[in-house]
Amino acid sequence: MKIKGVIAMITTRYIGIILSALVYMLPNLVNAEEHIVNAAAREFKPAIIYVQPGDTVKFTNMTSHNSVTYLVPEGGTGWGEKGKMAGGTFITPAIDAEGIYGYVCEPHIGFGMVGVVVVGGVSADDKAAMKERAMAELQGPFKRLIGKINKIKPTLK
Ligand SMILES: [Cu+2]
Repeated sequence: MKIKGVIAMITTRYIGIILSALVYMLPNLVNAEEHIVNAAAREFKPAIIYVQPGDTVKFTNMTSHNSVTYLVPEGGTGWGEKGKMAGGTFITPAIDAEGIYGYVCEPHIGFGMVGVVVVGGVSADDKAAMKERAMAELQGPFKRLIGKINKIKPTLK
């Protein structure tokens, strides 16, 4: 009798822990969204998208284009050269770390065919830092695009 009581207690406790873990994880699993960027003639549309951590981006109309990450925030993983795969569509892996990701279409980089994915909340400082990096490592179009990022989280002071 006594042992049964203890087992029942432990079981109840574990169910509680498992349930609260599920409740905590569920919103992330359920809310992961797929955002669509279309490769138009010489530009990505839209060129800037705002997503949440865990979301994916689906590139369409990619037959003569690619999508290679050039700028990745600290702690983040871009999709690297996976976007070089031939085919009509390319879906990125889930993008987990917050920050500004910049990618280019290599065949058309000369036309300024680049795009930006803003993941989660970015601060004015994040934006400035990425702009700096874009200027150091790349040319023109990234600077302009990053400059257009207009969803900035308020700085806590
Ligand atoms: Cu292209």
